[in-house]
Amino acid sequence: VAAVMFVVFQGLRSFVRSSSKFLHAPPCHGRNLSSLPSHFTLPSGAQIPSVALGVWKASPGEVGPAVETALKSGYRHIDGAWIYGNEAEVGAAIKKSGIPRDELWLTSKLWNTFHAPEDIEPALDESLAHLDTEYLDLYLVHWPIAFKRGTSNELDVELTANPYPTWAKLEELVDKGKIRNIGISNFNIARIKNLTANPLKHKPAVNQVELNYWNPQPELLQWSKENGLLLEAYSPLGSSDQVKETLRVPEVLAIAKELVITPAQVLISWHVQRGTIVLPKSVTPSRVVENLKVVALPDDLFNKLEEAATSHKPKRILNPSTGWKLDFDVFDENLPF
Ligand code: 1BO
Repeated sequence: VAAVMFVVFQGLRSFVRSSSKFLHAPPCHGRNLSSLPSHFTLPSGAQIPSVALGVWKASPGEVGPAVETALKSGYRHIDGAWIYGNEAEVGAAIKKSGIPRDELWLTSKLWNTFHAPEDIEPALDESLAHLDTEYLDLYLVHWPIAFKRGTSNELDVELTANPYPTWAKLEELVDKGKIRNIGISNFNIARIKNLTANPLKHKPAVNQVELNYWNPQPELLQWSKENGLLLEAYSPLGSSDQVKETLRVPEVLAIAKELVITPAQVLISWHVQRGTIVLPKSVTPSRVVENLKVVALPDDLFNKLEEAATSHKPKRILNPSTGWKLDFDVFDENLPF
């Protein structure tokens, strides 16, 4: 009897997994809305959930409960980083949830201070220990900027100009089983080409960048699609001070009204529909829950929003070039080296 029950349980579990390929549309709206893909496929064949809880700027004491709420409400993707300083609290919340590790997608990022090949595995091990896991699903080079060992903003010119030694070490860690996929973050096209001109064993699987209504980066998105690189959107509703303004954009409000969804849901849906992973951050339980309920916007509404987003002068908020005392702009397409 126990064996039969076990087989039935496994069957049910895999049915639930395979039937949840789409995010669900809310029941109440004026138009027939379809669902959006709940996952995208990476070059390794891995299925990455299209909406994640982003934990950048989630404060101590708030991040754990937010992760718990997220996991309870159906999220299976948490996007973090060593530099966010909250990986141990995230790890504890994941453990508390009791969700099996193989049902979760965990991303972390290698900080600029640890680009030297000999520093990478210890840095990764610290993230693994904090998250209380044996492996990461995705590990990103957080910035295309390397700092000298032991410093917090002194440029290592050699490792910045040539990111290959850092990448080759990450490839080794994939082969060792500590990381399942590797990617980049905050790389522009010139820097991606600078990396991929090397004989890579594992190509970057994703590029995580600031992507929102004010900075929609259509050229980078198009180029990435043509080159098989998935973009991930951080600050998807705008950077902190912009969020209120983003949620009041007339086109966003009109779509929200027509579909009877919230402005945040309109924007998160738009990101997934553009073919990008989206990483909304919130520690407010109702918003965490709301952010996962996205739908496919009808084509006419999607196109209106895309046009509105791409027809004003783009505005990037996060650019730490000055804070890091660089004498060039991180996002300069003419590489300064
Ligand atoms: C410094 C953190 C940028 C977003 O991951």
